[in-house]
Order: sequence, then structure tokens, then C-alpha cells
Amino acid sequence: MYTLTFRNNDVMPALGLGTWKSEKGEVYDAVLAALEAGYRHLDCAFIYGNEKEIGEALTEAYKRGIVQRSDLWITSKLWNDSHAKGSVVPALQQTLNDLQTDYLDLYLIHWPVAHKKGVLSTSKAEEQIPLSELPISETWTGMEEAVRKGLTKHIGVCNFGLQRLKDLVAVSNIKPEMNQVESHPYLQQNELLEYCKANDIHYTGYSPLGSPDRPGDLRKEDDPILLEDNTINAIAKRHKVSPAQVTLAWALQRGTSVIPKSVNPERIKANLKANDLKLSEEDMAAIKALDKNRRYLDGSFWFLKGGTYKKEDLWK
Ligand code: NDP
Ligand code: 1BO
Repeated sequence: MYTLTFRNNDVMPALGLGTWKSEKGEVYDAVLAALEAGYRHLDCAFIYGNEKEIGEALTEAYKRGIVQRSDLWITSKLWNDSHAKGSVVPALQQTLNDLQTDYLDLYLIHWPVAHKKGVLSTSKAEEQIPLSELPISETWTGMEEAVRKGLTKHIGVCNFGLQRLKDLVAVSNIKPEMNQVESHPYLQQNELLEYCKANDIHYTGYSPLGSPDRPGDLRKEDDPILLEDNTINAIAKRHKVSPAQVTLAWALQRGTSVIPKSVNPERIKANLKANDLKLSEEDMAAIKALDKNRRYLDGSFWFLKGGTYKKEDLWK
């Protein structure tokens, strides 16, 4: 199994189970199937609306003796309406209650986007708060407090571009230890990954299969379908594995974590087996050449008429 080691020597299994769009009524079985299959890393978030059911599955897994809490790496994320310094710890406590645990291994700021308290999804500009009014540095102070209180072992961010990450490193007391970003052969983010590696920040690739079940408003007519890519399929055929296993093994071999989502027991098991696939240097080079800077989740849902968040700034 590929692993990533944190600054205090904590070890994270590099391949985890994604849970966005894992519906209530199916995520319970998916989590148990994943733990039975050998997953020890779960990627969760308050906004996925399923942390309570994941907590029930975890409690059942402990009861059945499949795992203990200390065997697991659990990540969750702070939602955009809780960026005020005083809101971070209460938001994390809600997640801990729902997941039925006393601590997280990793807590991440979900987006560099702030909403008014209680606004989960914004449709009007006035529901957003500009980062000039509620800066990431303030939110980070709340994240640091969560570490000091023992509620999470590590903290980091998601969806931070290079400059935004550098800015946070410059003002933080506890440096971020993770940047979770969209990453797959069509969006490799090599410069960002190099910066992370040079600065002891881990990198998790989300939507590693191209997020084929992303909500309809995030799909575009001309989206290239990652798992149908000719190069990926030729490599898969040569190794007698699936295209999904190729994209996951590529991510693991470039030193990143990866969190494929599935609620299908067979795909859950098969995805974990990407740990056993060894791609050759030629395979890695062929996949490297596929980069097209293609973002499937481009953040367009934050760009409201008259609003504060703009495409040209979000990914900077
Ligand atoms: P993925 O790229 O993981 O794709 C998930 C889709 O692929 C589902 O439709 C799933 O269907 C299908 N699938 C799973 N395994 C296979 C396989 N072996 N072959 C073919 N299809 C397969 O998309 P996500 O966007 O969900 O990203 C993964 C995770 O990353 C999320 O669940 C979430 O935890 C995290 N994430 C974080 C974000 C952030 O802002 N920090 C943003 C987006 C994602 P099925 O379930 O039926 O198997
Ligand atoms: C708004 C999309 C969140 C996925 O993590």
C-alpha cells in the first residue's frame, strides 16, 4: 500500500474512499464494503450531507471488529459558511459528532470562498462574503485552534492555487500539510505539485476518475471522457487492468494521495488494487503527455452576477 508520511511521522494510506455524491441509504454499505476490502482512509465533508451515516457505518465496523478508530485516517472539510474564526471549532465539533469520533486526522478548508453563516449554497451575490472582509488568514487561526484543542491532528486546504497556498504558508503558525485539488491525467497541476513537495505539503488528487457522476450543471458538451482515453485504455489493456486502476496507479506513483469515490462493492475493491499496479517509466511518460489543463469542477458555481468571486482569481 502506498502511504504518505506527515511532519510528526503520522502515516496516511495514500488511496482513500471518496464520499461526495454517495447518497444517504448507500454510503453506509459503501463504507463497510471499503473497510472490509482494506481501505483505511475516508474522505468526508460536512457539505456532502452524509457524515451521520458514515459515522453509523464506522461505529458498526468497530462493533464487528473490522477496524479500530486508531487504524483509520479520517479527513473532513470546513464548509464555506463557517470561515469566521469562532465558527471553525463548532463546525468541526458538528462533524465529529456526526462521524462519531473524538478527533479527525485531517481537517481541510473546503474552498477559498466564504458565505454568510447558515448559507450552504449561494444563488445571490449578497450571500457571499469577500475574502477581503473574511480573509483565509482569519479562518486559518480557527483551524490552528482546532489542532491545539486536539480535535484534529493535521490541517490543510482544498482548491488552493499556487499563489494562494504561498500566501497562506507565509502567514500561518501551523503550516498547511495538505492541498486537496482536482487532479487526473487531464489536469496534472505539475507546478503546484512541485511546490507542495518542496515545502512538505502533501497533495491529494480529487476526481481522479474524471468525476463521471458530477452534477449535470458541472458537465459540458465538449468534456473529454477520461476513462475512455485511448492512451489510458492501451496501458490498461497491456497490464490487464481497468482504465480506472491506471489513473489511480499513476497518481500514487507520482507521490500523491488519491480518493476515488464509489458505492459499488466491486469497483470499491478494484480501485484499491491500484496499489499493486506498477506502471513503467514509458507508461508514466505517456500519461504525462495527456495533460490538457482540463478542469471538470471549475468553480463556476461561485461566479455569481455582481458577486465577489471571479474565475480569473479563484485558481490563482
Ligand atoms: P471520481 O473521479 O472519484 O469518480 C466517481 C465516479 O466514478 C462515480 O460515478 C463512480 O460510480 C465511478 N467509478 C468509481 N470507480 C470506478 C471504476 N473503477 N470504473 C468506472 N467508474 C468508476 O469523482 P469525485 O468527483 O467523486 O471525486 C472523488 C472524491 O474526491 C469525492 O467523492 C470527494 O470525496 C473528493 N472531492 C473533493 C472535492 C473538494 O473540493 N475538495 C471536490 C470533488 C471531489 P460508482 O459510485 O457507481 O462506482
Ligand atoms: C461543491 C463541490 C464540493 C465537492 O467537494
